[in-house]
Amino acid sequence: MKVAVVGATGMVGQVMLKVLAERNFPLTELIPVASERSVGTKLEFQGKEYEVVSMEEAVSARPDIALFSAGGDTSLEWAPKFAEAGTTVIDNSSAWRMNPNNKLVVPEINASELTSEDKIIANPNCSTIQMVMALSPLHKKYKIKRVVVSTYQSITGTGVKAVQQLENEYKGEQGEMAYPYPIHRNAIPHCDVFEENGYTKEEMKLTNETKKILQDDTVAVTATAIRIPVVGGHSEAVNITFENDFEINELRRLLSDFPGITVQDNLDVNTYPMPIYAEGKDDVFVGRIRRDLSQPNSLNMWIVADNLRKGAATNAVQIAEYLIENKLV
Ligand code: A2P
Ligand code: 11C
Repeated sequence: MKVAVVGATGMVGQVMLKVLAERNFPLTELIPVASERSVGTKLEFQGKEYEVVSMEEAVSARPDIALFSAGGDTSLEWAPKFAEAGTTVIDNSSAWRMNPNNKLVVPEINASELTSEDKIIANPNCSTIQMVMALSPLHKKYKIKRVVVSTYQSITGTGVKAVQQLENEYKGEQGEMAYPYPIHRNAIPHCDVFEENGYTKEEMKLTNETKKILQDDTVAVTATAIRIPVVGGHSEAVNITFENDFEINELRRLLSDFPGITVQDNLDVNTYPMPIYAEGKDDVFVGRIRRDLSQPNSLNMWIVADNLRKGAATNAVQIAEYLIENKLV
């Protein structure tokens, strides 16, 4: 497989390279791509040096698969050009996610929707991926009516600029600001841009992408997304109301049996998911699983995952692996 990584010098692109190497992806040729600024610079992959190439050069190399993480505008412009050249694009931006013609895929949930006709496949938003991973087995069994989610999101979701901002503030130095306020010792209720309805785009991704991945528009989701000075993963407090009642041990079993989920929930020894443990791992961690005592058929839980891995790079590579295993590329 000839694989292009578009945005190879970026925060997610770098993790994509790491994940490809770790998983021994069946790669015969790597094409690292970035903006004109980076063309000609060198990257190391599996002990070999590669030169970063331009978009034009990458399209004309006709890779089998292109993993994109270079922002929505780059995807809108370039993904169709790759697709036209016969490349299957797996795109990590929000550009194609809600387009009815593009599949929005979390492999453990809905990879079976994919066909060889899918030339631009969308990777969901990081905070959505970790939430739907835990919702999916529960929805199948008990049917979800409504989800109330509050997120506590890592600054790595914003990119290199935000990591630099926190570092500067921590050291008491001035520098470029990724956020409108200091992030050190703060919590900012503002992830991505505000929409006219008073929600942020990040909050609306949680609402809309969840319905699409679960293929059920009746699942109501309301979200509040918060940025906190943490690296390593996004955390989510999730409250769910089901159509049907559940037995808590069976519910726990459904979660722990689901591929890609690790239940970390032992209060006797203070075991619960946290970003410092999720960092660098591919699983989604679920804990603090308990009945909501305030109303029937309802549950509270806490979900943590490394937003750069399962929330972005790992999910994209898993889609690519599924395409190869099923001869769809
Ligand atoms: P570059 O490093 O040359 O700027 P991050 O999200 O961490 O900021 O990374 C964004 C990634 O997308 C980087 O690899 C960046 O390359 C790449 N990128 C940004 N704009 C373009 C563009 N117009 N064409 C190709 N790659 C781009
Ligand atoms: C964040 N979820 O942490 C974002 C990052 O739609 O893919 C990725 C934005 C997106 O702010």
